[in-house]
Amino acid sequence: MGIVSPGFHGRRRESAVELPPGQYLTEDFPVLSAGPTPRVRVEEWEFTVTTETGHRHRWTWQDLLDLPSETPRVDIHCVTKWSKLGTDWQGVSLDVLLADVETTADFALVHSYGGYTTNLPLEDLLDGQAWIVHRYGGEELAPEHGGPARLLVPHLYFWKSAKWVRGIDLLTENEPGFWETAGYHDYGDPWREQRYQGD
Ligand SMILES: Nc1nc2c(c(=O)[nH]1)N[C@H]1C(S)=C(S)[C@@H](COP(=O)(O)O)O[C@H]1N2
Ligand SMILES: [Mo]
Repeated sequence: MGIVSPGFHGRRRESAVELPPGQYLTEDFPVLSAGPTPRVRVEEWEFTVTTETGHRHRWTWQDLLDLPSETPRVDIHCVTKWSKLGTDWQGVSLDVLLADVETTADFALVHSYGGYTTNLPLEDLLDGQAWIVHRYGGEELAPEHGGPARLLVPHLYFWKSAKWVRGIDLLTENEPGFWETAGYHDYGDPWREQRYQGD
């Protein structure tokens, strides 16, 4: 009887990195914006969280910078099929921003300067899964990539990572945002390839 390790058929042909289904790798950083780039001066910038009771929490630019920040290195996946691995950001965890926010809401609707919106379950903003980032690759976040600050929620398709983020409404009922209203998936998990409604 020969010595055969079951399942060994020589060198695997697949690439070493695993991407979500249907995605390809890109090295550059494409810009995808549904409209013009809003120019928001940090002197005027504010970030708000509004609860289902109408209670509004506010942070100025300096407030944001004064909070403890993290430097997540994450992979990002755009629904137009590019993925970029190992992107480096700096920002404040939503766990920090939401720590003192009293809410019983289950849903979040994120608003951007310029009018863009996107929705997700509140729990997807918690437990180290989301940040308000203001630096990318060791530099200030460029306006076309969402500067002064954007949401980063890398476990969902990148359209959920609202650029030029202005605030988050906490809601007891789900309210679809810009792309979700236009037929994109309500949740958008790239690993389950939830691109469009019905996927
Ligand atoms: N405010 C705002 N945020 C946005 C968008 C947008 O058009 N406006 N596009 C989304 C989409 S579809 C993607 S893929 C990413 C693109 O981010 P990037 O331009 O930094 O690559 O931003 C997301 N956030
Ligand atoms: Mo996208």
